[in-house]
Amino acid sequence: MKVGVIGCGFFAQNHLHAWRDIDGVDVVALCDNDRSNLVATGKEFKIKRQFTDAIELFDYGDFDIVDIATTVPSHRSLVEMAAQNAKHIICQKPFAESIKDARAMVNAVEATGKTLMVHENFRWQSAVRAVIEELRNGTIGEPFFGRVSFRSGFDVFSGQPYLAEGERFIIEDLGIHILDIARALFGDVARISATKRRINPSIRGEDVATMFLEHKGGTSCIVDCSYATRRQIEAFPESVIEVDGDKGTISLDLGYKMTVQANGQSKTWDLSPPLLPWASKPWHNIQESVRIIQKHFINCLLEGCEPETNGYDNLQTLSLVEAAYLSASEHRTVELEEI
Ligand code: NAD
Ligand code: 89V
Repeated sequence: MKVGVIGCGFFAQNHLHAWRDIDGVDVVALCDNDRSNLVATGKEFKIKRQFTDAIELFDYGDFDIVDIATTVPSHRSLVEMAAQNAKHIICQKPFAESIKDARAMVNAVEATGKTLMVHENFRWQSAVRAVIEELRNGTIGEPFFGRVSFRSGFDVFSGQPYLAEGERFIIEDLGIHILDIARALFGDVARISATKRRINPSIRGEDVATMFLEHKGGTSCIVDCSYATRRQIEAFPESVIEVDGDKGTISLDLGYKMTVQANGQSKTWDLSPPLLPWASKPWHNIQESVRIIQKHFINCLLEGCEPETNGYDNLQTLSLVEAAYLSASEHRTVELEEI
């Protein structure tokens, strides 16, 4: 399968390494309107076909999949261009700047019959995935309580300066992943209550958020996120998870330790992710998940099935983000139906 990648910035480097690791996949063209990023990435990955304008990339057109690894303001126009050119699409999160845009984008791709997946990778981190599988296997019975927590003081702004500049920060950028993990565990959400705060005075948006989710299936879940947490052991980018079910509990603790307690027994696994040859700590956990999600996308194309985080699925996660901001600004519980 031939891939055209749009966006050669900070995170696209991981996409490109991951594509190189997947059998039968070949990145044949790159596009970035920043020529220096384009040329440097082309040199690193030995990809000669380079375009500074997505229109030229689509005019070239000899690829099956377009991988959109740009930041969110460009996503709507690029997804619609890809749909017009009948390509399969994998698009970075946040998928769209508004739920209205996201719905239009999903509809545009639907009309082509091609596959659209949002690159929502946190649910594919191997330790997080183990918790999801353990719960889906029924080991602890029906879940009634969950907590998914991400608390860090890591400097994300030096690698991604745009994160300090937006009016919105942690819910839209990172909370979106943690809310998506909650959905992967407990299904869709009926209502949400949220608070948010900015602790770091040198950024514009909120860097702390605490959310309470009432899932349609009956589970109550707390999702809490912080980039203002100073601890001696920096946890970036680990998520901590607790799930109580009617037959037992599952926890994923710092250090990638998963413990399952059920049937009077307790078992703990070390689920530390591997350090892939092209990865570096502390990002290796995320980097591994990039390879796993991109493999999932390719498998779905080969088998003709829908990716787990297809466009329709991601509308639910994006709605949760919107609902969290609405709840925090109006100090009230928001029904997801309102979004
Ligand atoms: P970046 O700014 O470093 O790179 C984006 C690149 O896209 C830049 O080189 C820019 O010139 C190019 N670009 C923008 N608009 C374009 C257009 N219309 N046509 C062609 N090129 C265009 O950003 P980044 O940090 O790499 O983030 C990219 C995306 O990845 C964001 O949406 C971010 O949220 C996401 N991200 C995800 C994770 C994760 O773990 N899932 C981690 C980091 C970033
Ligand atoms: O995963 C992300 O989307 C990143 C980070 C981990 C820094 O929040 O932006």
